[in-house]
Amino acid sequence: MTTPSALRFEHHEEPFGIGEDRPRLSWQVRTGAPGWVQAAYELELGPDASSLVSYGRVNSAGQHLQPWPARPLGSRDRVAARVRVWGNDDGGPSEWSPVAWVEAGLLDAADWQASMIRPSWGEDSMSDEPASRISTTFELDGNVSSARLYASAHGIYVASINGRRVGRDLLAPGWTSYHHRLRYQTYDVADYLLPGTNVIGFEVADGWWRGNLGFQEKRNKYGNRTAVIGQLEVVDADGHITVVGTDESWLAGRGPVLSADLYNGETYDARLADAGWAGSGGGLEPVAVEDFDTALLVAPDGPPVRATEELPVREVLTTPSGQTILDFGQNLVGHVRFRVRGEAGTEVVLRHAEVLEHGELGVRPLRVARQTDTFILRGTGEPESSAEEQWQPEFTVHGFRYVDVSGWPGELDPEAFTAVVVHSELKRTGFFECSEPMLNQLHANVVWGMRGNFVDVPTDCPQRNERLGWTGDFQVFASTAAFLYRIPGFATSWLKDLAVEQGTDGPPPLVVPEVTFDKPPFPTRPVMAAWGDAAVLVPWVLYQQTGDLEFLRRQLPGMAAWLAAAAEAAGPELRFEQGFQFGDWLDPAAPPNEPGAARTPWQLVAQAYLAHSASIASQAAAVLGEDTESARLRSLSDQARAVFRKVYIAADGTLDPATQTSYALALRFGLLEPEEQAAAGVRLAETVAGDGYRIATGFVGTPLVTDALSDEGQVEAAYRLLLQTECPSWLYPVTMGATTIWERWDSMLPDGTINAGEMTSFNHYALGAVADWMHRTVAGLAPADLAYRKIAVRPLPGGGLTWAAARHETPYGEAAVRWEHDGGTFVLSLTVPAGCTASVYLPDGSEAMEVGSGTHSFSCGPGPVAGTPRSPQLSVLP
Ligand code: RAM
Repeated sequence: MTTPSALRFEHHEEPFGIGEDRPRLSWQVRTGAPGWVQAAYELELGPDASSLVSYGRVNSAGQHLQPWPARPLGSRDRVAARVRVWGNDDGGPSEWSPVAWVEAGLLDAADWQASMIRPSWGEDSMSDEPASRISTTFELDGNVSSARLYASAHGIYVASINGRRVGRDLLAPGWTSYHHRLRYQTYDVADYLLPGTNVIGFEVADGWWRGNLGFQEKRNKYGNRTAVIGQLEVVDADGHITVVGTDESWLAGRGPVLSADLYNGETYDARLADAGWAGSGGGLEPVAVEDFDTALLVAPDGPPVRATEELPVREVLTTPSGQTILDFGQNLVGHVRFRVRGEAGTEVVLRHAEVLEHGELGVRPLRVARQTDTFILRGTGEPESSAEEQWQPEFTVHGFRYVDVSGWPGELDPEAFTAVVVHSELKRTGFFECSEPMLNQLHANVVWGMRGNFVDVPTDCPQRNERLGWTGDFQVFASTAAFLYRIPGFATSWLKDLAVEQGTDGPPPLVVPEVTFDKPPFPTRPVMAAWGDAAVLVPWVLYQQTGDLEFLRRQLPGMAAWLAAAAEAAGPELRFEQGFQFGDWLDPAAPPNEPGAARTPWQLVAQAYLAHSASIASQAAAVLGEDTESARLRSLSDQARAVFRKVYIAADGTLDPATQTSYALALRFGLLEPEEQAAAGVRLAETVAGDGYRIATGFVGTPLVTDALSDEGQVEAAYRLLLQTECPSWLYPVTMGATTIWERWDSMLPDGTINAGEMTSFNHYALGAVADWMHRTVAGLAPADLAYRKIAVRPLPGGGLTWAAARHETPYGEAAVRWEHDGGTFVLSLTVPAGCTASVYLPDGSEAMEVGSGTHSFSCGPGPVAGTPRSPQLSVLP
């Protein structure tokens, strides 16, 4: 039976309150028919499931991002949809898919009748401020057919209605380039309303808006007042609409949150839990209306931040100095929830950190971020008779594995504590496993590193006073991320911010959303290869993963602007010489406090990136039909490449300097002639051997080196590098008990001392980019065409592994590869989703086999053969 399912709208996980008026539709197909390819589809849409209208049969193989067939959605429109399909095999249509719903948010600035309001009291916001409560009461007759709350804030907000927290979103409205785009959320609140008097309110804390932001001790980045805008729309059975919007009649109060900051933590006095709401008694003050343009409000592109998992305490430790520490067994990002009984006014203090150093809480890597939560008990009497209280912070997030608890009343019960994991609620789509447990741990660390740093924006780290959307970090990790989780919605939002902040002139900011660094060595908007190249390479990865041309259309002007700025910095000869760039940042040879002092000069890195990015941008322009622009960018790439060859490649094809990063860049960025590549592969393998099969690369070289080796058949060298356990290596942290990817190979030294560098994070996803190679090359599951419509299955076994497996939910459904060998026969099993095909390359070097959808198995004799041909590259054109 053939059934379409998983009908989706644009890149939304929950198509509710969306901002597109013509959301494109995608679906997957389940079928028992092998080699199934769609021949046609039919969509039905309507205001409810019983009055759907057909938009006719469309002869097309397109299952992904198909055009909206109906009239555009208006604000608040809610539409049901289903699809059925015809295959290449039979005459009849499939079953209908289950009905899916999409609902538009407020699409027009004029839909907002509410105002942005704030307390009228004076505030200077020189340090962490209390959260304010802003609320009103209103009457309803109890006749509610539907109700929506649209809301946003300057700061972080939580809405509540009649004392109930609205929805599960955390850290709303999230972090965007607020002065260009401020997200609003849409909530279905029909269940929250009561007949008679209702109370609606918002609690608003500093957040990114005016809290501490960046490592140069700055506050008030966007403004020094927090504020909120909310519009409740209640529709009764007759279609009559009651609107309750924030306006000058609302009241402001102070509640239990005495201070809240993303870096420093939250202090909560439970004795004030009920204070500050309209109708709660005295102490309320008027609000003031902010000057605010509702045209800035945008609907979300990706999923909200939410609690996604809970972990129990693994162990309670007593430190040498006598402190009590909870070990959750996993370095994670989120907060702790606990239950406690005690006297009113008792203060429980939780301090969070990622590591222990010589048995004590290791807080030095946090720099000035305090990561401390304080809960002051409400209490109701003596400890024995007092009621149990439960608390978790709302307005902060910590990076931690260990929590120091002080002030606990009575005996500490580990079961009273739960670690709550918090991040953007992305759908997990990628998995990897193999016969080597240490590689499985490394992979788990990559996944946890991603979870901890995909908290609305892709941050470098989640714990110290930084947590910024560093462009370079996302650039090197984007394809790994896109395999592990469904990120197109998340990335759309970040890329829109990158585009608005970059504009059409000059490089993008170093971090998106922008936080300016006005102290050396961080000039404002510098040309920084590998970081600025995010403007080109991140949208390209998303385009490859989804086939969505909008990623290229939105970013092409920024691609051109970045390349123009880079070319200008290179000077008339198009050769990088003067200045400072991060280059191969954090090469292990660089001293702890000079992370840019790599063995590969930044000039070489910048030259290679200019050639590569201009080539990719030229392809992007060609795909968009911009032929003149494509030719111009192609010639820029050719020139940059010619300079690279002249300056860094000797006549015999050797690179100077002959570092791992130089060879990896030259090989992966197409800077060598085809006839030079095999020899360069040999030299790279020799260099890697000369470095003792240890990492000798930084941010730039590390994500490329295994691919550069395996492309040229140097598979064993790649495995030896991957499986190395001596520092610096990917597995050294695993031997040290790491549960996330570290910023430095030796963030923790073998003797248990924390690296002395100022930047020593234990949760930095960027260097986890090697997982992409594990998916594509160890397991052998790679895209060979846009959105995995064609899959390249080419495992390159090695390193003593006896089996490996990967699976990925492509836009068409799940693709899965598993191989095993016992030294003799190599057996491979493969699942190809309906609508896709795969080219299978067995390690005996035999001819590729083309297969269609369904499950397949293959076997061959011992492999791999020497001189394995080049792996399929990700950069394919339709
Ligand atoms: C550090 C960040 C980040 C890196 C920059 C250059 O501050 O942690 O990972 O991109 O440096």
